[in-house]
Amino acid sequence: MRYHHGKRSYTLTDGKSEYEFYTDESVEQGACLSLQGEMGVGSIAASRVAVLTGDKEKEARERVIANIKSSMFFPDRPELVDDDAMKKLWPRLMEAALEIVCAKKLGRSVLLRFHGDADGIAGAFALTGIINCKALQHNSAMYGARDALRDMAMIGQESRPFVILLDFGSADGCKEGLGLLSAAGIDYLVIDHHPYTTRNARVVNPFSVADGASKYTAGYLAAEIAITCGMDKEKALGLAKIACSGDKSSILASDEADAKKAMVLDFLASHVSFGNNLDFYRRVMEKNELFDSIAQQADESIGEAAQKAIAREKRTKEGQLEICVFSLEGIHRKGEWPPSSKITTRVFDNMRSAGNALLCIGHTDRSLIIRLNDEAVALGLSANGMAESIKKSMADFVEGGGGHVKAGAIRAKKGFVKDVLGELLREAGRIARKDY
Ligand SMILES: [Mn+2]
Repeated sequence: MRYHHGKRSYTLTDGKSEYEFYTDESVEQGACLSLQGEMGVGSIAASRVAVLTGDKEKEARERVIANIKSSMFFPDRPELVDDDAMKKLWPRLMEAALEIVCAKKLGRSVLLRFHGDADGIAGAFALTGIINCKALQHNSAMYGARDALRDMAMIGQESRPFVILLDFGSADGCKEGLGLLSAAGIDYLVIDHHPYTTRNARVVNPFSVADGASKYTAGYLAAEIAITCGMDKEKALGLAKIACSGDKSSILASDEADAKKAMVLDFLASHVSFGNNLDFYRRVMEKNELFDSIAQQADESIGEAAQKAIAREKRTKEGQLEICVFSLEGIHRKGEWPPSSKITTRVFDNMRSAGNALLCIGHTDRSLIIRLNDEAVALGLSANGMAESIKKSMADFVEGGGGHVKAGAIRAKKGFVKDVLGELLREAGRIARKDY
């Protein structure tokens, strides 16, 4: 709403075009109207404004949404990653894109909750590039009843509220929170790439079309949606690459600059608490000097942690394979910078020397992080392969695991990390000695 020559001026859409109209009356954002008036140059002088309700509203809204849909161009395939899984997920992603465009054109109040890491932040940059919304950080992997109640209080009274959860929200543990939103009449949409078991029509998740689909990161999915909604492809690709670099996904080739941006976002996110909005991240990314000094600080703290870990490493040899094991307990704290994966990678980078096959394992109280060099891969080792086989052979001890050939991780159940480490070392030894 703006004031225009002493009258209230509003923007109205029928889904095809937008019109300005002015009136003495006060109209709520997102209202569905029947309007009579005189068409002037660039605007309508309204003589009668009636707010539609009930069936009339429903019917009019559907007509406007149909108009929006017919005026949008939906590419028939993904722009950034055109493979089988994404082809299958594509119709669902296009529905999500349509919903977001409709929310924007219909003046809905949108709250975007993004996960506090590089993937979630990059995805939030993509979505806020196409729709105006409140964007707030969410550090937990879960969306619980408390979260839902807080969000109900925040936007429940606004115009046709719509909540978007990005990079979290599909896990079964979120059912209660999401159910509360629905009960409060708040629509929601989840864009996520974490494994889940219970299907929910409001969730866009690549696990619905392919197993082990976490490589299609939430930030990447958001970037595909943003392109369909009009974001410049290069800009969206840049954000998707940061997201993939942050979540160690190989679906897009990311370079050192992407890795640096992802590191800075992860570093910042681990230092700011819940409720942070995107402006803070945007400011850092736009100021080169600040960005560089934060990147340096983040990098130095990885180096310091790696030095502490190296002081504890224990080294053994199995045939041609050198194995280097170190505990990260007391060096890494959950949810804090630097993450165990980055410390392990740094130790591994310091240890590797040409010609030697090397396996590095960093362990916390719950997880084992695995790094291998090409020479170790040539002996037949695979981080992902070992993680998969231990998931099967020690099902009662292991919560999850996976990765790629040269990098992977296993998450042990509480109290069992030493047992799983023992089995991982035996398995690596068997493969290195060709003893199976
Ligand atoms: Mn993610």
